[in-house]
Amino acid sequence: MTAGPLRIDVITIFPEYLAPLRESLLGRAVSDGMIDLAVHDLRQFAPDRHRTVDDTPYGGGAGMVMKPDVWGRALDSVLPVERSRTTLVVPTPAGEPFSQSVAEQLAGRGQLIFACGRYEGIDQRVADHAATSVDVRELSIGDYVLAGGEAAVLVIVEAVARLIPGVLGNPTSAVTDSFGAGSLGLLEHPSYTRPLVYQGLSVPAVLLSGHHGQIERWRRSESLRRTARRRPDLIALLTAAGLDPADMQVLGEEGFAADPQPAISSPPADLAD
Ligand code: JCQ
Repeated sequence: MTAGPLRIDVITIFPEYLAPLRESLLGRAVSDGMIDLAVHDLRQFAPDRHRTVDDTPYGGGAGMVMKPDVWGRALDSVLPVERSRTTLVVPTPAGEPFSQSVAEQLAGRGQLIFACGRYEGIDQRVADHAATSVDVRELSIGDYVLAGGEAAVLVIVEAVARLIPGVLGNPTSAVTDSFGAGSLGLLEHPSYTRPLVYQGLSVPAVLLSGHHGQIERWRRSESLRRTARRRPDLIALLTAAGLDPADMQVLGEEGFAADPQPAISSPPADLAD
């Protein structure tokens, strides 16, 4: 017995930016007590009259860096006595990739603290010192640069919250994520609903056939075809053992050869960092 609500603390210089966390599915989870949410203004922890949160970078260069002492006081204000179930999340383009598996890990924690950086980032000693007492994850939501971490926090919190039992309106949706295309590392197949003809475009006939075996095969082939075209990096991760002759036919049509030898293999997982 360790459940209770997930505690989420967000520290930002733009608290209003996080207002969407109290809307829609997430807002319901907060108002129903499954998530205990608090948003904090970083400037409250700046001691000077101008509430300064940034300074020029040591070593020179463009932009400003967020001050470690201000961040240290802010984090001290939200860190619990028992820190074993706390994770500090720092969204940054320099982070490890955020993914569904990272979302699953975060959903199992007791407290998530999100540190929203602006400018050229947060003095690295903030994350390094926090890591002496809590789990710290510097996470990237994609290879682009935002003005600050706030939008990334909205993305990460939504992905995590829908994994918490009772948060999803439809409890089977998170479960079905574990089956079908997603679990194989493939993109989802296209979906259709009424009307049968829209703007002169008909629904694929196989979906009207009632042949469940053929429908499942068609969906799998469309998943594979989409993945081959849009995410060839994911095709490289497929294990040949999980592919049947129909799958190999689709990959051939999309220009993939069997058994490509990678020029450079990945490091073993225990040496990846
Ligand atoms: C997150 N992909 C892009 C921008 C510095 C903590 O330091 C910084 C944080 C940000 C905001 O995050 C992103 C981002 N994933 O831009 C610069």
